[in-house]
Amino acid sequence: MSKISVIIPFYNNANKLDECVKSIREQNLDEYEIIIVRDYASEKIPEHICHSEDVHIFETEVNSEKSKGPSSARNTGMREATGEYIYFVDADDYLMEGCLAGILKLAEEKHAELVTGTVIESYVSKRNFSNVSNRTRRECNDDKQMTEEELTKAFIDFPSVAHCLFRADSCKKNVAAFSEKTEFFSDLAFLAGYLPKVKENAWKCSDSIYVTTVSNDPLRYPSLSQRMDEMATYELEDIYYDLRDAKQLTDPVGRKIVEAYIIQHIIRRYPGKICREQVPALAKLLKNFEYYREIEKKYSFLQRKRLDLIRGNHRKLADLYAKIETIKNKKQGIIGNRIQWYRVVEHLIFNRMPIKQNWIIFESFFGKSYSDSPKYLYEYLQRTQGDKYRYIWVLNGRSQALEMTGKHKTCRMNSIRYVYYMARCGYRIFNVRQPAWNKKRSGVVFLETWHGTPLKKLAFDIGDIISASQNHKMVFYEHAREWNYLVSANRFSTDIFERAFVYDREKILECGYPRNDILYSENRDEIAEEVKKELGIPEGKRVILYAPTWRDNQYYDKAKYKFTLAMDLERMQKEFSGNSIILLRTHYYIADILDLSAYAGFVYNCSQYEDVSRLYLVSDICITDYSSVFFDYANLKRPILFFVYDLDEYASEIRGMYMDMEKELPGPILHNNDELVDALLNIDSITERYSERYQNFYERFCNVDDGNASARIVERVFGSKN
Ligand code: C2G
Repeated sequence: MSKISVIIPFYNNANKLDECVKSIREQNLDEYEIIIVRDYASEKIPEHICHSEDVHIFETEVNSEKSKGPSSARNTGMREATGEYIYFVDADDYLMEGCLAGILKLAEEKHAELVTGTVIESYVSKRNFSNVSNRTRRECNDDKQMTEEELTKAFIDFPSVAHCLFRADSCKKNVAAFSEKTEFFSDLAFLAGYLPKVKENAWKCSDSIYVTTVSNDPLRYPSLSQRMDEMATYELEDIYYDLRDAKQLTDPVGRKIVEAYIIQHIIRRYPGKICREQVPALAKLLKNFEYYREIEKKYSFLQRKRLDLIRGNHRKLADLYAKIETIKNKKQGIIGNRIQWYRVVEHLIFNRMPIKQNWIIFESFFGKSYSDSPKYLYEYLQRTQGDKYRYIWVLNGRSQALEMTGKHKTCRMNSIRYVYYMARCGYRIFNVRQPAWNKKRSGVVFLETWHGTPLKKLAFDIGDIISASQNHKMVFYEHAREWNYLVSANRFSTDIFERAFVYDREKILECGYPRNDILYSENRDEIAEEVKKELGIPEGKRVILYAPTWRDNQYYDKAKYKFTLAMDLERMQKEFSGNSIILLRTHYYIADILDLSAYAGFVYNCSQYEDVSRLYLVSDICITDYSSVFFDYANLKRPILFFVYDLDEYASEIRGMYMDMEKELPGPILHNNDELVDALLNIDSITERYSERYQNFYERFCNVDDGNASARIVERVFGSKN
């Protein structure tokens, strides 16, 4: 017989299950069993888990096409458990070190019927747990027996059986099973019945931490609460009346927990996720609540007001209060932010004006420059279509290069003119995502060029999201629904975009990058001369471009990233200033302005230079790290070096990669300045050594680019209308 039976209901997301089981094994308990119950799981349980001695796998007995929640899996688990204690873990959660040992020791010492510890809510996996801020849901500071008040508070804050150690005999004696009538609220029903029975002998343990994770990918792996639809509230109502009829709400502990949960559910979900027709039933329900006034105290004035109005069955007024709250909660509220005023004008005037089918709005890197694929598509359209279209560029500063082109207009991002043109232009050509507030009008054609073949994982392929908002994947998903076309430079990108953006392959234009057309231009040598003059690069020097990317975990603020220069410029100057110069170009997200005055005449700061493609043309060698820069540069077949001083951290902890860098890159991986200097001294032998790999790389990633990408894309997007 085992001491503890750990019961895990499994629905899907095998990766998380792996981490969960690992974290149980890391508890180093002697006598335990892990019972995994598959609940219509769409995914298989990984082989190495199935075949371990400490794991027993069962299936739920209920026949249904979709999961009915964890109740039946937990009931099956309880039936099969042989342990003296029962402990429930959700398959997507994990335990911190010492978690189980702590609560088990306390349970045995005190002959407790229930022991719990601290529950922390997090979006990330265990290895990133300490890197991000997390929210405590059930908190314990020292080992102690819980008073009735503490017990109630702990389970109001987190009404879940997760991280509760139950004595198996007490469990079987006091509650027969989890209710299988409810998909979403079985924990609530179980706790309401169980806690009053054991409230005299419930303990909390200070050194026991359980992490409950919230999915950052609700599209594919929604957690139970993310799956809740409009029907959930009907279920909750039924649960309440069932419990009441079964006399399970006579004790204040159970009653308060249930009432608090229902109030929280209504406050969080009305009116967005609760049908308005349900207000009369909710009003009736809320009127039964004995602790209504006590519970509502913790909410804000507006929330309380809304709740009171629902309780009084005043639906329209409740909706009005909900609107006021939304406006107040938006950081950029009506009074606070200029763009909100513009949006009123957009709503009342611009969106009522007809869309101009021959107007095209272009934006590159949020209006920071006249560059990238939108620039080359624009120039191609200017050359081939001229005045047939009206061209509008989003540009926050000035661009001499743009001024020298044909007839066009400009506007600054988020200005009133921007809002106007976004509302009226029939075409959009962007290379990054559009602003979240702006919804495309129907009939507008959106061409998203994107801005690089991906090496770093993107959107739905990213595991833990460290620096962006946890809504990143869903916001991305919504954005991509507006794109009529998405440009891809090669088959590799097409495969990734389809999966990582959850994007329809049919709409991906695998035509090559317009920004690379210049690299195949007949007069590329003349352009290179022109760029040299622009930058004041002396004749006869070898030009080394250093173009690193940004780091997700080093930032000052949103879209303002730090950059710590790891390249030893002093040493580079000593070694190479006789025959070379360096063009240093930081990523457009980098906020730091580097002081390079000590290296004047050797290092040229090109971070503000608009068009990196033109820098490629003047460079003899490119040094980069994880930037997509090298996929484009490889079109020139010139040497590329990878200065990846933080490879371990970057590849495994920061974001993850699509490629085995050691095996597939078209140049050497250099971990420090010694290796970098050595490579630059021996560039010819490196070129020789990497020639075959470079050729393979070129065929795989540069096989579509040939100087005609713009022409192909314009034909596909504007073709029928030309
Ligand atoms: N870039 C640049 N200078 C740098 C780095 C990047 O001009 N020092 C430009 C290049 O055109 C590059 C693009 O910005 O292709 C994207 O930069 P990445 O470093 O690849 O990073 P990111 O913006 O995160 O885009 O699929 C591509 C990914 O989305 C990466």
